[in-house]
Amino acid sequence: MHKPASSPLRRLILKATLILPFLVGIPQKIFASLQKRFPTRTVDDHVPSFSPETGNLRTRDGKSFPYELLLDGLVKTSVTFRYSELLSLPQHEQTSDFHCVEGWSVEDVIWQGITPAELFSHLEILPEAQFCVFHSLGATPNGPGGLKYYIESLPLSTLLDPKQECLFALKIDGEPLLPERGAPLRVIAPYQLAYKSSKFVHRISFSEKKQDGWWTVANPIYPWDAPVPKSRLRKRNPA
Ligand SMILES: Nc1nc2c(c(=O)[nH]1)N[C@H]1C(S)=C(S)[C@@H](COP(=O)(O)O)O[C@H]1N2
Ligand SMILES: [Mo]
Repeated sequence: MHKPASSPLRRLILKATLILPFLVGIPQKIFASLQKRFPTRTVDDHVPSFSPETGNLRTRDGKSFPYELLLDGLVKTSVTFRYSELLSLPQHEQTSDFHCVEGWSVEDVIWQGITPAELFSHLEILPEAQFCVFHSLGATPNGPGGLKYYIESLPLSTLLDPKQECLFALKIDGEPLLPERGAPLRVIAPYQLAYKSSKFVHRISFSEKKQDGWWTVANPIYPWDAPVPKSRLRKRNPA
């Protein structure tokens, strides 16, 4: 007898029709809105995973400890902030475009976090300080110039100029940063190319001298001062 409904192929097609819209449709939509417009560029290995619920980092060998942001260098006294302390500071939201040197851009990214002016109001910066050096979690075992992890720096004047819209971002679209976006905290400097926007930042050091960043050390075609070319900006650089 001919039993089309129970042939393996038909059953498979039936199952697929039931499951596919779910598998392909819904998660993809959610995923797309969260992630898809954002390519990920990460050279770091062994970045500890971060839990926004506990504020803890966990290394690959299972060690867990609280994330702390250390502010040190040319300051009267070093200060550390735990994740919950960072969240309890006034949060600022800003929308900006994100431009990678490779040529791709992400428009209208909504970041939330702490402005440099707000964060730095909690410490006494010495007058010699001209730059902030950003140290990232994780490691780059074969890093350029022997750099053991991702490092970058920006002028203090840029960070403190509200027109430059710099931010220490903790969230994107109202949600804690995902690992690929730089959790727990990343720098945002919209008028500089994205390699200046360090992810996984755990230490900000105030310094008299600039520090060439990871990509600048890797290859001088990536200059330390990396303004987004005018042709790529939708808004004029206020500098
Ligand atoms: N710690 C760290 N920060 C980083 C990078 C990195 O590899 N490690 N890549 C930079 C580069 S080249 C770009 S384009 C952006 C990419 O950010 P995204 O991965 O969130 O798109 O992060 C920048 N910050
Ligand atoms: Mo980049």
